[in-house]
Amino acid sequence: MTFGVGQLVAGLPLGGLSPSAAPLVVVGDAVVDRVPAPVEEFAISAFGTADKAVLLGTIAVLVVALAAAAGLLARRRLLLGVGVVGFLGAVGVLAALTRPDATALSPLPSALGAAAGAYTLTLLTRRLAPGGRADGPRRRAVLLGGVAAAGLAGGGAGRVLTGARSAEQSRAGVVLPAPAEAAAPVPVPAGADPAPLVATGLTPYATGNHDFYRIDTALVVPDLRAQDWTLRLHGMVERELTLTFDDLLALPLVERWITLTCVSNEVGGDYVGNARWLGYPLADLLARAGVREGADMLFATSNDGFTLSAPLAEATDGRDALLAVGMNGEPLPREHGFPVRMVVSGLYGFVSACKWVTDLEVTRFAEKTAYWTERGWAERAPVKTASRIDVPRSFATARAGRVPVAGVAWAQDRGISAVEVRVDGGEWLPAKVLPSVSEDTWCQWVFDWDAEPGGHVLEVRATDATGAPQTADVVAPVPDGASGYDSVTVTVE
Ligand SMILES: Nc1nc2c(c(=O)[nH]1)N[C@H]1C(S)=C(S)[C@@H](COP(=O)(O)O)O[C@H]1N2
Ligand SMILES: [Mo]
Repeated sequence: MTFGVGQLVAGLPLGGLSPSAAPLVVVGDAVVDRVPAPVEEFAISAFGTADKAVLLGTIAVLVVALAAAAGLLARRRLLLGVGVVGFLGAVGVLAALTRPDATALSPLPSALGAAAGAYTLTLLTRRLAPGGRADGPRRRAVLLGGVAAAGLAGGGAGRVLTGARSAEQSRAGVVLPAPAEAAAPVPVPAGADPAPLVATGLTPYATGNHDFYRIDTALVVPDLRAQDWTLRLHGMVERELTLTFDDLLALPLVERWITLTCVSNEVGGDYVGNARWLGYPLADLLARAGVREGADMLFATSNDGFTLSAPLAEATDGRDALLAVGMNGEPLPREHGFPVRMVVSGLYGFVSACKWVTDLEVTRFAEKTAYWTERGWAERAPVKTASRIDVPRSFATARAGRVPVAGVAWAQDRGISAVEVRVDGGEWLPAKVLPSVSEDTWCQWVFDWDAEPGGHVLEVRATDATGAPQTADVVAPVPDGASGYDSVTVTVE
């Protein structure tokens, strides 16, 4: 067994070049792209943001098992063992070659890893053979220990080399300009964030960068330096444009609060966050290029090959729709798209918020299909009006009397006009809607409940500013977002 593990570690993470070319990662990425959509959706809903760790862990376990098998086989017939190692290497090379960001060097980590593995295996088999140089328990232990240590050291060095790469350094060097139209950042409105409720679990109005949910298909955060970033805007335009990061920073940037929501968010879920984004309006960028007649889609591609299709009408109708470089006063965190991403109010992230965006093509829905649409999700997906109860938590116990009920509600681009709560299926009663910066963000709400002893079910519903109430229809996230009322069960004593 040690045999197999030492073998694996020696063979595996010699990866360098780019973290996304490491054997485990390329194979993982290839799996992500090829698994049936329901499996990917299950992974996102079951493991949430840990889905990547689970996948990489599973592949690692499989590789260890195969490496152990290689070790055992090699003791009988060396060629069989080497064959298994070669097979592992070939899978890595194939996966690396089919990545959208593949370079000529991408297959190297897998190929070299497999070669090192095969060499180690040959050496070990010879030395461990009866009469070989490492025949005998002590020598055997020393040799296997040495190989395992060398493998771990190589793997560790590889991780340091790949981990401390340039995007983080580049990010540390970015100085964001102040927004063109205001000297001070827009503050959180007075009256939001009632302290005692936030202390007991009401979601704060502003979501910090570290608390912001992360959803994407990237197993390793793309390692993209600001100084290497360019954006190409092309397709059905009068003038093709190419922007560098400095070009973008030199444009008049605006800062907007926008609440971002994931279409995978279940009723009551927390794939939603509210941040202050600094960026250049997409409408202005598109106007510079001159959109040609008949175009209806903005097809965005990220550095790692993910694609999404945003409807041009929404991106240019005057709502807040940005090519963003800043999040809450900082350069975008790497997980959230450094150096540049899109954010559009009122559209779910998968049809609007391309992270690490490097290519924008003006085209038509009739002509192109993006990543999630190919996997059965909707082509167009405006955010559905939604509301959530944060306090009390479900299955909480409360004292009879006045119990504050509170949460958040969102209908980006339309705004929230009312929130109501009902107890045990009774009448809908008005909650107090707290102030928000604009219709592009969520708002918090509070309801003073006169709680009587017993078990109770609380439900919430919001009405958007067009007067449309949130639908009661219970619908799962696929294909265009979940709906239904959020509810909590509370025991009052
Ligand atoms: N490059 C890239 N951009 C992406 C995605 C992705 O998988 N890859 N996922 C989208 C989805 S589904 C959502 S909900 C948002 C999430 O943005 P966040 O991780 O910053 O919260 O990013 C969008 N942009
Ligand atoms: Mo999403």
